[in-house]
Amino acid sequence: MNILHTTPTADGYYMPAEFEKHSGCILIWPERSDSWTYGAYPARRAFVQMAAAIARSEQVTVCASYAQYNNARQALPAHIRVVEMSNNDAWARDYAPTFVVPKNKNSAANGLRGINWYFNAWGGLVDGLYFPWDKDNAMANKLCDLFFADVYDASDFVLEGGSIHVDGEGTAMVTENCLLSKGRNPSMSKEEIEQKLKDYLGVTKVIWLKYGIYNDETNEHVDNICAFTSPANVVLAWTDNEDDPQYAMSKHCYDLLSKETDAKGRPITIHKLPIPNPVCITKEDCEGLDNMDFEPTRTPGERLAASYVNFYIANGAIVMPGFAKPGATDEANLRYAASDKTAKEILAKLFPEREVIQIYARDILVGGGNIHCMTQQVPACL
Ligand code: KQY
Repeated sequence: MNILHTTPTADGYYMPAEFEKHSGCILIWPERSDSWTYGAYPARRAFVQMAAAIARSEQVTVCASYAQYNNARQALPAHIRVVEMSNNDAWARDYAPTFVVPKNKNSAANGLRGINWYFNAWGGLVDGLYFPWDKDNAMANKLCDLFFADVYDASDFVLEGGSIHVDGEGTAMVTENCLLSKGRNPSMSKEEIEQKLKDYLGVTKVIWLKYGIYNDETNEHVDNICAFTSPANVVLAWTDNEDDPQYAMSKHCYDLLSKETDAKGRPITIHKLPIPNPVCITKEDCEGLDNMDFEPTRTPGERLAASYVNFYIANGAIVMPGFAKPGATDEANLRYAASDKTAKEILAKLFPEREVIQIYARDILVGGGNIHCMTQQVPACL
C-alpha cells in the first residue's frame, strides 16, 4: 500500500454515491461496555442481523478486536469475513476509509483508493465522545492495506464519513453545525473546508444544510437527516409537529434544499421521511452502561437521535432501522410500528429494485448512531 500526498480530484478520482455498485461493506464488532448497554449483547443481536442482511447482496468484512475475535467469528455466518483489528468503538462510517475510484475508466488512473481523514471522536478534547481514539484513527490505513488500496493522507483534516453524503455526480451535502464545529477544524474557514471537500471527494458543489437531528451527539451528522436516494433526489427526516424542536431544524433544511440545485444544475426533489415518536433512553438502559471518564453521562429520559434516514444502501437491499420492539403491544410500541411501516413504504417506493429489510435497531441507537453509522461501503472499481 502506498501513502499518497496528492489529492483524489487532481489524480482523476472521485467518491461514488452509495447507491452505485459496491464490492463490499466494512463493519466493526461492538464491544465497549460504556457505549453499548449490558455488555453490548443487545447491540450485537441487531448487529448480526444487520450484517447478515447486507451480506445477502455484497461481501461483508467485520473487524473485531483480539478479545472479541472468536466471539464475533462464532456469532456471524461463515460467509462473512472476520478480521482482527484494534478499535476503540464500532462506527465504520466515521473512521473506515472514504473510498474513491477513477472518474474516467480509460485513463491511466486505476484501482481503488482510500482517504485517511483524521478522526478525533467527534470533537476531540472540545466535545468529543471518548478518549483515546487512536485505534479508530489508525483503521483507515489498515483497511486500505486489507483492500489493496493506496491511501490519500488527509490526516491534517478532521472529518467523519457520516458527516458527508455525495451523489456521485459532483455534489456533496454536509451540515454547518458539524463541519464548522469548534472541535474539528477551528482554524479553517467555511471556504477552506469546502475546498478540501472538493479536492478529496471529486465534487464541484457542496450543499451546506444548517442542521441535523435534534440531540445528535455527532454535532448533527448529515447522514442522520438527509441522504441522496438517486441523482437530484433526497430523503429528509421530517416531522409535522411544530412543537417538536426537530420541526424548525428540518424545515430550515427543507427550505434551503427547495431553493438549491445540484452540481449539474438540477432542482432537488425532497422526499419527506417522518421521524418516529421520540425515542428516549430509560433508567434500565442507563443502568446497563459502564461508566466512562470522558463521555457525557447519559441520563434517563434523554432523547436519542432517532431517524429513519440512517439506512444503508446495499447492492440488493436497503437495510434500515425500525424502533418497534418485536412482539411488544403497548401503545408506544404500536406507534413505533406504524412509523416503521410508513418509513419502510417510502423507501420501498424510492428504491424499487431493492428489497427493504428493517432491523429492530433501538439497541444500536442507544450507542449514539444507527445502521448507516455502522457501515462503510467499498465501491466497485471497474
Ligand atoms: O452517529 C455516529 N456516526 C456515531 C455516533 C457515535 C457516538 C459514540 N457514542
